[in-house]
Amino acid sequence: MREVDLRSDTVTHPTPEMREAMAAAEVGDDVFGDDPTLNRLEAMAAERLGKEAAVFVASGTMGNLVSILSHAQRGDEIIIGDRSHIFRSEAGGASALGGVAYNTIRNDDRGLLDPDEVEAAIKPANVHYTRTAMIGLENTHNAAGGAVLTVEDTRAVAEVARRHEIPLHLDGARIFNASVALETPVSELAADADSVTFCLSKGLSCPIGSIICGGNEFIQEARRWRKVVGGSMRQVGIIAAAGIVALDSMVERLAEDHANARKLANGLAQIPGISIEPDKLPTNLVFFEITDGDPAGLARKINERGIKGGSPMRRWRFVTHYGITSGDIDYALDVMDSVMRENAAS
Ligand code: TLP
Repeated sequence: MREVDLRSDTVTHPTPEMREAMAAAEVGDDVFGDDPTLNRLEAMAAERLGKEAAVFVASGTMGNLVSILSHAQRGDEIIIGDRSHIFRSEAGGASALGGVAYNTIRNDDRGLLDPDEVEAAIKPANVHYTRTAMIGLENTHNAAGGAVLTVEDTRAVAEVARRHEIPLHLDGARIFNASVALETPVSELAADADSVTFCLSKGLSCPIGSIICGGNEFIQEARRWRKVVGGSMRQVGIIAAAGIVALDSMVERLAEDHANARKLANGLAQIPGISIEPDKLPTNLVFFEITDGDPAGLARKINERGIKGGSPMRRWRFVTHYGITSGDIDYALDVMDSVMRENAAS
């Protein structure tokens, strides 16, 4: 049976070119700064993001955690969106491990924070208050349907942050998707952030890894916090080699994922019992509502026909990626259509 895995772009496998590069990678002990392949990847990443330096971490969650710990002290707070990945899906790491409080404000439909609301949320210096030590944005914004933040969107919040001398962190797990969708260099999207993390192991198809980019001093601090959380690794060039291939050759192809997402969204919009606004989907995350039937039962039915995805909730997310072809989208739409029609008839 055909299998189409739409659960996430994290399910992507390394490309044959990555596997070759990994097998041939020159390695060294990165805790001594001796891994030439990782050093090359970090230099490439810093250059691409337009920052002075970069440090490799195991995951996007670790990238955000290490960034927060590097910006904030125990007893400080960070201002982030109420639908941000940091707040909702990273197990409260900064609070659990760093004693950092989360001050959440409203994310709008596009995942934006209102600069005035950010400003109002910043705590004045007062013995009663936590110190606001970081402001966080997310681009693309996962819960907002992969929505992109433009340079101007980020700048509006950065201006507030700068005025109050508070660092701005960008969770850019999928910033390359934003860059391709907006046809804007990733360095411009990251320009107003003091630190930015991006993931190699989502749309870029690497097996492991994320990178934090920022100023020299910040990245030095991040290296220390990475050590604290047990994230320093040794012959990491084996996985860094895949990252080099990704930055060299996997970015432009994200446009294909976006085209497939659009095709998927347009097709889903034609199916009864599904509610979706296809025009609002500029990248590779396709969110929609099941408006008719039991979502858990429907998910089971599509799973039986080889479509991985769906959930017991009404709001579903399908994700396009390197492992998904235009033909897979046709197949997924056929399955969704027949399952929803069977459901309506039963
Ligand atoms: N997101 C994953 C799951 O956690 C939901 C996904 O499938 O989308 N920032 C953003 C915006 C993310 O979407 C994710 C992962 C992360 C950070 C964390 O990255 P990892 O999974 O590498 O820790």
